[in-house]
Amino acid sequence: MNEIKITFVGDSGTGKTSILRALDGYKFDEKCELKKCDTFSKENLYKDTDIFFICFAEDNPISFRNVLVKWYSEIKKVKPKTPVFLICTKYDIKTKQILPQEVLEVKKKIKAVQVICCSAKTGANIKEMCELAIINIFECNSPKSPKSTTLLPKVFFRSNSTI
Ligand SMILES: Nc1nc2c(ncn2[C@@H]2O[C@H](COP(=O)(O)OP(=O)(O)O)[C@@H](O)[C@H]2O)c(=O)[nH]1
Ligand SMILES: [Mg+2]
Repeated sequence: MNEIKITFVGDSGTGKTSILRALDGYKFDEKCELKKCDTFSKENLYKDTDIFFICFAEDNPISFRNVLVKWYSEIKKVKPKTPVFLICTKYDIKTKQILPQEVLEVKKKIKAVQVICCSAKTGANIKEMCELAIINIFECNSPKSPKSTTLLPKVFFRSNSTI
């Protein structure tokens, strides 16, 4: 049994606990257990993390600013080599306050593997983003795995193909 640990970080109120709730009972496949970890800046919880999900909310520019100045700088100190996904939460909210260009810039700065939008409210992209992260780990560990392409889930990314 493989165990993959995804640690969710991000400002309070960005929807991390809601995402974990929406993932309740989720299983990638019978051979892989997903260990989800909701954290609030506790360094010991970062231990053994395979992938970080740094979250910001569509309607909260401060949470977006903190992706770089708080969460990424903290992760970099503790786990500099662990892959990071940038997660844009509450995608169902119509009044988006963060420009795609700004997201792209932060994505580059934090060297995120991908930007993914999701909504715990509608369920959009919640399972898919985990699948993508897991596949990323498999691919990093065995780049020629024939399984990886057939398993690729359908995930939509923020705004358009430039991100
Ligand atoms: N519109 C909307 N609200 C959400 C979503 N996810 C969470 N929320 C709300 O945002 C607030 C904070 O969510 P929570 O999961 O506790 O955030 P956490 O502090 O990061 O764990 C709650 O009032 C949730 O109902 C979402 O996808 N869409
Ligand atoms: Mg919480």
